[in-house]
Amino acid sequence: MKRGGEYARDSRYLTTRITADGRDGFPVEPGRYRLVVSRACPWASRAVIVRRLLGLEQALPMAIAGPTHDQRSWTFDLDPGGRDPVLGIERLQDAYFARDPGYDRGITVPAIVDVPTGEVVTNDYAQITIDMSLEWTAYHREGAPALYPPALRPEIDAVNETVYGDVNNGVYRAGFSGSQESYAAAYERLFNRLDLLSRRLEGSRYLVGDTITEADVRLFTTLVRFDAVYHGHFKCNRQKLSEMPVLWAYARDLFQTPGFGDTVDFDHIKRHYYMVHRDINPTGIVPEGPDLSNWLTPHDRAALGGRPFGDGKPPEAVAPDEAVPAGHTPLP
Ligand SMILES: N[C@@H](CCC(=O)N[C@@H](CS)C(=O)NCC(=O)O)C(=O)O
Repeated sequence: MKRGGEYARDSRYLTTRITADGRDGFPVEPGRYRLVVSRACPWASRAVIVRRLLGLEQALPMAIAGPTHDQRSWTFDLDPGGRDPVLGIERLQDAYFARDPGYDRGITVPAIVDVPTGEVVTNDYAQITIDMSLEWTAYHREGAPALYPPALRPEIDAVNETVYGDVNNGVYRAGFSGSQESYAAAYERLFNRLDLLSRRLEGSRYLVGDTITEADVRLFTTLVRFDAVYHGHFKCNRQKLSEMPVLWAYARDLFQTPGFGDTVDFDHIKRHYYMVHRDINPTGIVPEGPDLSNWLTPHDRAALGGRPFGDGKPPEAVAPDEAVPAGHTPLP
């Protein structure tokens, strides 16, 4: 959506919540819901990472849409017969229309679908990960980290707000600008914020406290796409991430932490952005580069201290049915 050359995100979501007490009519219940994602999408990837860090794979099964789509949005073209095997639908829009036949907003991921009715319950991505942390606790794995601990919430919320406006959405504001001025403003705001974040992370391993939190997940999903997509496709090119030493080491540290890099699919990421956004890349050509094997180089951030999982422990290896296909991403 564009207003006067400036990109404006449609932030009207389906905000029904799945909660432990079921106050919106949708109680937390293992196996009842299906988390629909695309591994290409940074907003959905937050949910993929948090689900894995917390060990919710069995309780909240996941459907993965193919990386490219047409005007009618996401399809299940990676599945046999082009249908999600549980929901039985070819397109995510069918679940949105089951919820509201007149639904006229974005058919977006992430979305959580109620399997018995086939209706989307929520696509409110910011609330989805917080609810995974706070409402699905009965199904967290042993040793799951506290990603949104009460004592740190004000600080996490404050960091998230600036990261959202300037970075997560900032790259889109630069990339989809319809005027030189609005592009330049978004570019400046983005890199000013990245400079501030570099300073913050110089002496501190994680964004808030000394363990990974929701704030790190949210920054990571943009940083991991930076050199592969945002630097070229969205013209966010003052530097590559790999030319910003502190942020680059921070991002590699997270990438190499179980639950982060093992969810990343660079093949889906690149094909999605370059092939779907024909308005800014009319040929649909996907660049061959950059060489992404640098994500596995040593980060040397452990010297800063910090305990990624606090008193908990890392998740086990990804289950084979959820593994990112070989060759799509250098494996951590
Ligand atoms: N709906 C949210 C975030 C989710 C989102 O934008 N997802 C994108 C992919 S990264 C999507 O599903 N786009 C599908 C479409 O617009 O057809 C927003 O717009 O702020």
